[in-house]
Amino acid sequence: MHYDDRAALVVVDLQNDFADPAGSLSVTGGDAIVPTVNEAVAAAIASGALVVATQDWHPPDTPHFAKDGGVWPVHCVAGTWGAELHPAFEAPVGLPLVRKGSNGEDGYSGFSMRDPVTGTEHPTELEAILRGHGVERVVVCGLATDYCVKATALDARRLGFETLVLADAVAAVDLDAGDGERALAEMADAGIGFVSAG
Ligand code: VGL
Ligand code: ZN
Repeated sequence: MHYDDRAALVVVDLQNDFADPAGSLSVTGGDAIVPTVNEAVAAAIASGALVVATQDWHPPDTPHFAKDGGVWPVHCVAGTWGAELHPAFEAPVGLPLVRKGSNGEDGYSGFSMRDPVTGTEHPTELEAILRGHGVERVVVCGLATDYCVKATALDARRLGFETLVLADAVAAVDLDAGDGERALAEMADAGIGFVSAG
């Protein structure tokens, strides 16, 4: 992957609950992508690209969680260990962090949050950050391929950014077998490209 100052690398939800094997919504292979993400971050910075990270950031009670009527185990509760960025992730100084879900929304995409009760969508600050830096190309990596990576990449494409996914720096939840593969196909159909981080 070649970066320049019109590109932004978006590191999606590289948090303990997804990336650590002890996390409550641990993604198989989640911790294995961290060194590859670190290489991508270093390459992006060296070429003058912007790096932004997102965090899933939930209140303790939200209809996003199974205990409150949703589908997921409790994860990424604001301020807890599970919500912290994985300790092996080498976050650059001043890394902009976009947190989604803090008001109980389903925050799959880094660009928008959806009220799970009313269905209303609210933007996060991600698009404004990218536009403010003159970004034209969005490169997505992180977790999880079939949820937040997919939703973030599809939104980036929809918003008119050239969009690429780092195929070797993502991993899937695979709630149903094949979800990750289907997510990759859906992204490809939407005009999203796949490249290797190296
Ligand atoms: C995610 C499930 C629930 C993700 C977030 O970051 O992909 N998946 N919340
Ligand atoms: Zn979540």
